[in-house]
Amino acid sequence: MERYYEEDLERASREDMLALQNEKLVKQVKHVWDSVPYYRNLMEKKGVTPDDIKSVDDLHKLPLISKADLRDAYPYGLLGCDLKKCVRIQSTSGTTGKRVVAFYTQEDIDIWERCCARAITAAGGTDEDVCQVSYGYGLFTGGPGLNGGSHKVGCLTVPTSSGNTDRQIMFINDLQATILCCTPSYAAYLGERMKELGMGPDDIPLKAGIFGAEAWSEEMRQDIQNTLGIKAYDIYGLTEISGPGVSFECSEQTGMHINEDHFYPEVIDPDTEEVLPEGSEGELVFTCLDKEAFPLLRYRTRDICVLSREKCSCGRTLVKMKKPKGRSDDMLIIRGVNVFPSQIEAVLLNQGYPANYQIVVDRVNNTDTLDVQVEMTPEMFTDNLGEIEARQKSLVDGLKAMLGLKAHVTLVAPKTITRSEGKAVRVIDKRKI
Ligand code: DLL
Repeated sequence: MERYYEEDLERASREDMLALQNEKLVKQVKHVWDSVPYYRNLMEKKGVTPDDIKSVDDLHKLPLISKADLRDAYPYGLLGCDLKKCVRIQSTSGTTGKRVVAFYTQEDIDIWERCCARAITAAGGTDEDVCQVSYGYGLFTGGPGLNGGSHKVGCLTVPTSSGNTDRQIMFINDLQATILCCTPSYAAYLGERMKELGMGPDDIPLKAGIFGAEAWSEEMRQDIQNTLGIKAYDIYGLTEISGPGVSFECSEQTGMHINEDHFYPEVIDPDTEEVLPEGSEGELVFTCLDKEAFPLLRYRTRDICVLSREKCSCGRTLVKMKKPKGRSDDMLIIRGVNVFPSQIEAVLLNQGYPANYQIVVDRVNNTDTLDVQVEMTPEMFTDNLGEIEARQKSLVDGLKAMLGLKAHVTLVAPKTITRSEGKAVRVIDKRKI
């Protein structure tokens, strides 16, 4: 039986949802106009005032904002309320440039945690469950977000944070954890370590996993589900909009329901900035409908995906987003061809390799080179050169068919590629250096 955390909102009729969104949007645009001079300025430049925005159909009139604006306005320039009302900051895990800091009032945190509670409930979580949160805690939103959601659902929450893998496994078993929250790459690593310790899927109590914060393929989902003996649910979010729980997967596992009563989604053409019709692939843009402290309107996520309003068997009416293909800024252009790391991952996993790989891009004599280092499983490991060459060739062929590009593939020994406890670093692009 499907469970909901806020059934009336998660299953609202289209008319009711639109009415709620319109009402919230009109209020929110006034709030931003009055309290965020940076955005008011952008609106004035575009010749728009709050009176022009009467419903979500008018949203396209508002200016888009991007990470560059957030950096310009760092740290307080986009604050939507008195700093005294804020109770928390979180920050992005980005490695380049200035960090982005997002502010929260208590009410903002409450909304965020309720969104995470919807995700945990959709994964089957109740107050009978033990929920181990192995996302990082601290400035990263993963740990605090799922921790709050788990409290709201009433699960016994185990805030292990990431790392110390053997202790994670000990707690899963000793405390009989039924739900695991972490990045998919860390879930895969936990599974690998369990195998080494001689544990199979039937030896552990887990039944569900809530995995996100990075792109992961359908093949990786199958792999994790088999190794851990669980159902693996995707969860999406970004610090600027709140954190995890902007959208979440249900039992159908065909995309994530967006909490559109709080975060209104649009898909735009990243080049022309035009809003695209439902079903088109493009850049996801969010408008926060009721956030007080960091009320971003039309924020460009740089995530490439597709929205769908097809009826879902779980009974939720919330619009769905397909698994994001990756960020537009993760997209590699190799010899003029667009390549997403997730496409390479799909080929490797399809041929039975684990999701331990590294992509190295370089430029030699003005030509881009694509090198994929792929780890073998202990079962595949061999010193038979002929067999290794045949395996490499099969991967080169698979990549050629997927990408239309010739890659160089090197098979490496098990455990040579560094494991990640948070978001995995898959790409080394030497061309930028
Ligand atoms: O990663 C929030 C989060 C924590 C989401 C835990 C899910 C679970 P940031 O560090 O700000 O926030 O990174 C946000 O990560 O724009 C996407 O590019 C990517 N991302 C997040 N979730 C997914 C997902 C957190 N399920 C950026 N699939 C986003 C693909 C994801 N990419």
